[in-house]
Amino acid sequence: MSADSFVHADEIRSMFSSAMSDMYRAEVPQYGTLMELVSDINAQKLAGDPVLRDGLVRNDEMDRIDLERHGAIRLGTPEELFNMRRLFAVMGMHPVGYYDLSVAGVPVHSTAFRPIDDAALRRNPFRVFTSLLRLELIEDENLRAKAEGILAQRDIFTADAIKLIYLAEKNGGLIRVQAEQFVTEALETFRWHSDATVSLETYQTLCDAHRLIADVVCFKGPHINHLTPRTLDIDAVQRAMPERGIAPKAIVEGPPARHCPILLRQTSFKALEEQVYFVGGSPKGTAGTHTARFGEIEQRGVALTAEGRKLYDTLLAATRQAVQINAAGSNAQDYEAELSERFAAFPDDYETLRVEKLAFFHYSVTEAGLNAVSSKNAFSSVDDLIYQGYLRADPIIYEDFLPVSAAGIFQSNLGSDAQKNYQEQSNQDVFEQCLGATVRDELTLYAEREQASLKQALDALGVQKKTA
Ligand code: OOG
Ligand code: NI
Repeated sequence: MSADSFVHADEIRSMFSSAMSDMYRAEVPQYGTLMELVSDINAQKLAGDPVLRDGLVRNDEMDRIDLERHGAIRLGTPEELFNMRRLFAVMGMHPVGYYDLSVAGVPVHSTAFRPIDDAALRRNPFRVFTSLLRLELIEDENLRAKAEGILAQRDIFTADAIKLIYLAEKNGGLIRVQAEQFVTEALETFRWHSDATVSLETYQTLCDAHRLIADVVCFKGPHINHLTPRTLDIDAVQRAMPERGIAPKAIVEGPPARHCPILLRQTSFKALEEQVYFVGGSPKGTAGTHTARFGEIEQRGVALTAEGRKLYDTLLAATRQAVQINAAGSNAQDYEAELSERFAAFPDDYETLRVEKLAFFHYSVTEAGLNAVSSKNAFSSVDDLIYQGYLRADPIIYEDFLPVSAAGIFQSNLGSDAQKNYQEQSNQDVFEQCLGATVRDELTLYAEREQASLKQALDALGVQKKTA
C-alpha cells in the first residue's frame, strides 16, 4: 500500500468533526440555536468591520469561521486515555499542554489533542479538551474502589475502532473505506447514552462525592459534553443569548475585551437537565435526570510568550482576589469592571506586544520587501525591516486552553457560578504515564513557528543574520 492511497489525517479530522457536529446538533437542539446565533453575529461583525474581514481573507480563514473549534470529554481510566491518544493520532491530533483542574476543586487533569503544524491547523483546527478523572483524589476508600470497579467493566471503544487504529499504526494510514469506517466507529465512543450503567442509588452516592465523578463513572462512554464554535464578537453573543432562550454563565472567562485580543475568551450556556434511566426498577429502568451537556463559544487572540503569560496570570489573579463571583453571578459587573481596570496594564497594540516580546508573531515578506532585495539589507535588524515595510508581523493565534477559564466552565456546568481559588495538585508525570506519551509544550510550539517564519522571511530578503 503506498502512502498516496491513504486519506490525509487532516481530512479524517474534518470528516470526524463534521460527523460529530451533526450528531451533537441532533442530540442537543439548543446547540443548533447557539450555532445560528454565532453565525448571525459573525455576519454582522464582518459587515461592520472591514479591517477584520480583510485580515481573515488574507489568512484564508473565511471558510472556516463557523466551524467548531473544540469539544471536550472526560475519561475514567489510564487505559481509556492511552487508547484515546491512539485514536486522535489517526486524525493528526496530538497531546499538547498539561492542565491541572484541581484548581477548580475538580478531580481531573487534562490535555488538548490538537493539530500541531501551521498547515494542519489551517486545514481544520478541531481539537478536544480531554480530562482524566483522578480517583486518587477521592478520599473515601470504599467509594474509590466502587468507582474503579464500575469503570473496569466498561469498554468505551468499539472492537472495529480498535482494529482500525491498529491498522493505521501498522500501515501508516487508512485508505478511504477504512477512514470512513473509522469515523463511524470512533463516533460511537462520543455518543450520548440515556441508559446509565448503575442504579440510581449508586449514581447518587457518586454525585454526592462529586458530580463530575458521577458523570464520568455512571455511563457507557465519555459523551462529548460540548462543541464550541468560534465567534468574532463574544460580548455580543453573551448579550444576545437570553433573547434566544439560552441562559449564559455569569461572566466571559479569560481576558477582558481588548483592541488586540489575547489568548482566549470563552463563555457557555448551562448544562441541560436530561432524562436518563438507571439500572433496576421496571424493565426500562428507573427514570431520573443528569446534567452533562452544554454549549460554549470562544474567541481567540494572539498567543503570549512566557513573559506575556506571566503578566496575564498576575493580572487575572489580582482581579479574582479583589472580586469573586458569587453563586448567583449577581456581581458579574463588578468583576468585569475590575478585570478591565487591571488589564489596562497589558499593552494593547500589536507592535508593543511584539517589541516587548509579550506575544508571538508570524513573519512574512511584503511586496515592497521583495522588490527591495539587495545586499544593503544583509545586516538589517528585524525591527528595521518592519519599519521599512519589508517585513510584516501577524499575530499567531493561541490554539490552547487556559486552566482557570476551563475551571470556570467546569464549575458553571457543575451547577454554580461561584469562583473558588484552590491549591494546585499537578501531577504531569502520572498523567503522561497514563497517556503513554509526553505532552508537547505549547510555548515551544509557538516559538518554533515564529522562528521558522522569521527564518523563511529573512532568507527571502537575503538577510544573513538576525540582529533584532
Ligand atoms: C471541559 C471544560 C473546559 C474549555 O474550553 O476550557 C473547556 C469539561 O467540562 O469537560 O471546555
Ligand atoms: Ni470548552
